[in-house]
Amino acid sequence: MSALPLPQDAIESHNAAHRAALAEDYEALGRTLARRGLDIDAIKGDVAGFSIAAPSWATGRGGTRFAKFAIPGEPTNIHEKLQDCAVVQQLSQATPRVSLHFPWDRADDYSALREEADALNLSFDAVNSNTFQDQPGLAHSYRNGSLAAVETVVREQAVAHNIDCIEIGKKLGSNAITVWIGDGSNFPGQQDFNRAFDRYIASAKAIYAALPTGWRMLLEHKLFEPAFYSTVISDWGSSLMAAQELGPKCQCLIDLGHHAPNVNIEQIVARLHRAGKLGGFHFNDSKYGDDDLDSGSINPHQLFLVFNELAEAKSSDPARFDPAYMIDQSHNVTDPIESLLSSTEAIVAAYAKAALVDREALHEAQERNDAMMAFQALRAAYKVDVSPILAMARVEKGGAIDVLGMYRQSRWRERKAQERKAVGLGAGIV
Ligand SMILES: [Mn+2]
Repeated sequence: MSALPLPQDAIESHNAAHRAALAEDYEALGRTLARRGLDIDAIKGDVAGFSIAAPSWATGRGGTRFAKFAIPGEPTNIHEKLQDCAVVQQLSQATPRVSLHFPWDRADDYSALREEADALNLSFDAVNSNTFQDQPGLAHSYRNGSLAAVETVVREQAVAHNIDCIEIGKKLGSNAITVWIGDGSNFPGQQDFNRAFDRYIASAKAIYAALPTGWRMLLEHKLFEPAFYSTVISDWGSSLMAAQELGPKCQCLIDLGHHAPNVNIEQIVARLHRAGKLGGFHFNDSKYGDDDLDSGSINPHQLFLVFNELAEAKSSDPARFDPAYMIDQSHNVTDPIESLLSSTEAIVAAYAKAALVDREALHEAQERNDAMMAFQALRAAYKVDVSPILAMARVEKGGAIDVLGMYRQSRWRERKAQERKAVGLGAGIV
């Protein structure tokens, strides 16, 4: 039985005020696209089938190593986090899955948690392990590393935690584990680059061996932080080497903020797809060297170019195309639900624009060495305001035409501030 967080009739009546304008805008855009030989209803159907997972940890205020400023009504446990994810899904109709992080999202009964999510129209995406911080009661500290640690007992503990996460994921109906480690070094000479990598591979092989049938292991790379001189899985090259060594069930995950500034991420997408190792994405945006700003808030064009490569990969080799999409960002100054709604819209918009690219014209221009017309094939799609397509796809599935307007009208956060216990002071996302 479904127990959705917001009354559906409230969404319907909110939509009623916007329906006529949406119909007008959708029809006008339909005529524009028809002149280019595109069927707006087909594009809308494609967009309606696209979805992204929401991370449980992004429902609370994030923070930096300096401070975290909580807001009243934030979720403080996995049950409240699921409720907030259900609000995002109910309004956006594009985030039907939630990605959990352990031990942050530990629960007493995972079968019951799965039923709880089901009643909220949610299911579970990849599980995420955490060996980048210590937890109370941990036998061995991760202060000097985890999967690549020098000490055998630390590596064994980190492997066992990842296998625990897989066991939890099986109960949740998940089919992937994402592994990101904080292992690395802060001083030249502190760590032997290749011996650390070898230890990582040996540990990762033990996790890989525990993968159930139909599961994937996704390796997430990051060039710096928490280690500031070197990290063990620093870039897509190291990630690809590891994934190739581990086997076919292991693929690479691209977090948009985990590259050096100005790196051509869209080209990495193409290369990993060619290698059969394009496993998934963590969406966010970045201005300097961070990985925490809202998706599409800084460089929506890059997001579009990433989706253009994804569309290219899908059309050229659909059999090998199955990336897992997820948001991974830190909401330090906004209501996290509002950031998730706004980011979801930015990601789906980039997806929709990439679907508008005239690939035949693009390929022809590329073969003619016509740089300008090749670029214009992309630009013509990027310039289109696809919001009527997104809104129509949402509303037909029961979502809101104006997601943020409806969310504010629901007074969800104010109501939760009366019910939920306050978050304590602290730093970082916990
Ligand atoms: Mn990430």
